[in-house]
Amino acid sequence: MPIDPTLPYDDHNVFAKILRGEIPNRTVYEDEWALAFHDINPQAPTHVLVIPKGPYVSWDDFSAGASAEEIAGFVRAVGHVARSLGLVEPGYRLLANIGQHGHQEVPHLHVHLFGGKPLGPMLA
Ligand code: D5M
Repeated sequence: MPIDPTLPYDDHNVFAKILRGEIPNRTVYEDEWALAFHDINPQAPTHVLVIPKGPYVSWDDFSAGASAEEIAGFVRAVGHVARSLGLVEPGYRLLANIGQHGHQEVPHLHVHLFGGKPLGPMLA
């Protein structure tokens, strides 16, 4: 079920638990600002999620409320993960599902990083 984007940040969501080390994950990269780990239900040969360490529900509160340092750290981490996985050539796809119409299921901001095969045209 998609989340209700009007709700405040829920500290019990699965990615908050991953950040606190309460649930295992297959970590790809971690720094001060972000954690990247393999998606539990991969949709491509490479399917990694990158999440900010701060308590943000979606791109909306992150872009409006995070500090410039947090935003830069997160964006740099996404780029670093793509490079470190060797995806820059031949390319990859970033996707963030946001709110009800975006069909966001986990209420902690995450960017999906897909790669490892030609992904075809983007579906609306
Ligand atoms: O997608 C949420 C994504 O989060 C979905 O692709 C599955 C993934 N997921 C859910 N729980 C876990 C755990 N425990 N580890 C790794 N990946 C997980 P969205 O629809 O964008 O909210």
